[in-house]
Amino acid sequence: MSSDFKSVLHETRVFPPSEEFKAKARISSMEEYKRLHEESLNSPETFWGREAGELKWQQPWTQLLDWKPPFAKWFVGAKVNVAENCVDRHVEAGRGDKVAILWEGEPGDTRSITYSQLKDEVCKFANVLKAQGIKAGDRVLIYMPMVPEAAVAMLACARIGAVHSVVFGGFSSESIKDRLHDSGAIAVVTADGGYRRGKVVPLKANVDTALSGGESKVEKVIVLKRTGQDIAMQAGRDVWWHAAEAEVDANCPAEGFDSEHPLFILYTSGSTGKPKGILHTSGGYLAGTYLTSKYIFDMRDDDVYWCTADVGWITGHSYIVYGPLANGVTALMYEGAPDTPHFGRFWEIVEKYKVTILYTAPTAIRAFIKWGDEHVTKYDLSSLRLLGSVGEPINPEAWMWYHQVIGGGRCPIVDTWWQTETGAIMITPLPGVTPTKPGTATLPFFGVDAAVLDDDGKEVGPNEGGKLVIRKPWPSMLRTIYGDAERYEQTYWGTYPGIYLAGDSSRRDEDGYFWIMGRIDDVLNVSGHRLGTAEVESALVSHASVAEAAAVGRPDEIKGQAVVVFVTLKAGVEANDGLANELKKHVGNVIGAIARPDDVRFANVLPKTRSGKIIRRLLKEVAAGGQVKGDTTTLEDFGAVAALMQSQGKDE
Ligand code: 6R9
Repeated sequence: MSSDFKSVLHETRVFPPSEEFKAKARISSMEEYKRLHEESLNSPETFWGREAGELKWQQPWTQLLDWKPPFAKWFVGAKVNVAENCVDRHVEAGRGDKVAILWEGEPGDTRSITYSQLKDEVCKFANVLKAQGIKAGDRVLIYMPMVPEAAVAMLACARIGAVHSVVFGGFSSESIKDRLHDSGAIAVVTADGGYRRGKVVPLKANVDTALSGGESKVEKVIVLKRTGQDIAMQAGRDVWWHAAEAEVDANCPAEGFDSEHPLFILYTSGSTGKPKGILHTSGGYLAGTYLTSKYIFDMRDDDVYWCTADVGWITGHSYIVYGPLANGVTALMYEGAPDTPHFGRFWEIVEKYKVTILYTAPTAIRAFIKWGDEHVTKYDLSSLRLLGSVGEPINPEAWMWYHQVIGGGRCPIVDTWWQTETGAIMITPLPGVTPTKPGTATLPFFGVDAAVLDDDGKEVGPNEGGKLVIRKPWPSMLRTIYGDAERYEQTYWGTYPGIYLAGDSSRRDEDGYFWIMGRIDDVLNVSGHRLGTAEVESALVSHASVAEAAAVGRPDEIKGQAVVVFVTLKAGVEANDGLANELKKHVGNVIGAIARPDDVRFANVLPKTRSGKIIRRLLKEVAAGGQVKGDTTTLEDFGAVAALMQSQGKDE
C-alpha cells in the first residue's frame, strides 16, 4: 500500500471528557496516560508486575515474556487458576453476597446470582465435568443459549484446566461438526433449547445431528433443561445437567495451572476458507481482560455493567465473562434479541436494572436509529454513565446519535478496536481522560505498540492510509491457530516479520488517533486511488434518510473499480431514483468526487455475519453480477443476499 491510499473523511468535532468524569477518573490526565503507556512498552516488568500483581497467582512468574517470534509466552513459570480469579477471589475478599450475574431471559424470566452462589455453581459443574471423565487439556464444546449456565460452563472448564470452545447458539449442526472435528472435543455442553426472537432454537437436536455421523470423539453430552421441550437422550452418552449436579458437592479446589495452559479455542470465520481456531492461554488473557475492563469500562463497586454481545463471540468471552468477573463487577446478561417482543427491549432493560455501563455494536446502534427515537425516549436512561462500541467502525453520525439519544450528551463513548486474535481491547479512549472524536478508536491501550505501515514497512505520515500493525507482543495475544502453526505464522506474521498484521487498514490523524478505514481485502481502488470502505459508508450514513450502508468495488474498464453502494433506509423513507441521485451527490459533496458512488442500490437488510459485521465480499460478487460463492454459513440472512441478487439492475 503506498501513499495513494488516502483518507477523504474530514471529521473535526472533539469531545473533551466532562469535569465530573475527570474528577473521579482512575488516570488523571493525558500526560499520565502517556507516561503509563511508555512505561508499559519500555519497562513492561514494572508495569505488568504492578498491574497484573492485583490478580491471584498461585506461584509468581520468573520471567515476564519469552518471545521467539511469532511465538510468545507470558508470565513464564507462573501458576494461576482463571476461575479462582473470577469467582473465589471476590468471595474471599468478603464480597460473596454481591450480585455477579443479573440475568433476564427473552420471555421475561429473571435470575440474580451472587458471587458465592456462582462459586458453588462453578465448583459443582467442575465436579460434574470431572465425574464425566474430563481432565485438564481436554477440549469441551459449549453450545448454549445466553443463560448464566453458559458462563458457569466456561468457568468450570477453566477451573479444571479443560479447554472450552464455545459455538454460538445460532450456528448450525454443520458448524458444530466442523469445530468438533478441528478441536477434537470429547464432550459437549448444551441445552434442550433456547429462546430467540420468540422461537425455540433446537440446540440439543442440532448437537444430535452433528454427532450422527459417528466421526467425532465425543463421549459425553451434558444437557441443561431450559425450554423443557421434548428431546432425545442417548443412554450412556447424554446426561442431564441437574441430575449430574445432584450427585456432586460444591467443593472443588482451584488447581494452579501453568500460565501458558490453554484456556479456550474460539473459531473465527475469516473472510474465506476454513474457520480458524484461535487459541488463547491463561495468565496473559486473564491479565489483559482484567486490566482493559478496569480502565476502559471504569468498573466500580456500584456499577451495573451490560455487554449486549453473545458469549459465543470473543466480546462475550472477554467482556461478559472473564474481564467483568475478574473485576468483581455486577454483570447483566440478556438472552434475547433487541427487537423482541418490541423495539424498546434494550432500553426497558436499562431502565429496569439501572444499567450504568453499556457496551454494544454499531450494527445495533444503526438498527435503533432506523427503528426511530420514540422506542428509546420513553424509557429513563439516566442511570447510564459510560457507553462502549465494538465490532465495526462506528460511523460518526451513529456515534453522535449514541452520544446524544442514548448517552444524553453526558456519557463518554469508548470506541474499542480489537479482534478475536487480540483477546482484549487494543485501541480505545480512556474515559475521563482521552478527548474523543466521532468515528475514531483514538489511542493504543497500555502494552500496545500500534502503528500504520506502508507496503515497505515504513510508518506512514499523518492521515495517510496503510496497514494496521502491532509491533510488540502483548499478554492477551493469540498463541497460535489451533493445529495449524504455519497458517498462524503466515496469516499474522508473514507480511512484516516479527510484526502482527491485523488485516485492517487505518490512518492516524495529526493527534496520532487511529481511524480504522476497513478491512484490507475490502479496499476500493478507484482510478489509482485507494479508499477505505468505512469513509464512504460514513458519508452515506450522514444523510438523513440512510440507516446503513456498504461500499464495494465493481470492475470498471476506465476507473479500475467503480464504487457501488448498498443502502438501507430509515423507517418510512421510500427508495427511488431521485434519492439514489441525491445520495451520489451527497457523498461527492461530503468527501469529494473521487468517492462519488457509480451505483446506489437499496436493500431491506444488508448481509451480515452472525455477529453483525457487513459481509462486503458477498456484496462485491453481487455488484459484479457473479454467483455467490464461499462459506456462507455465518450469514444472518440468506434472504438478504437472494433479494439483492434478484433485484440486480432494478434499483436505478
Ligand atoms: C472484537 C471483535 C475483528 C474485526 C477487526 C475490525 C473490526 C472491531 C472495531 C472494528 C473499527 C472498532 N472491528 N472493533 N473496526 N472500529 N471499534 O469484533 O472481534 O469478531 O474478531 O472482529 O472487527 O475489522 O479486525 P472480531
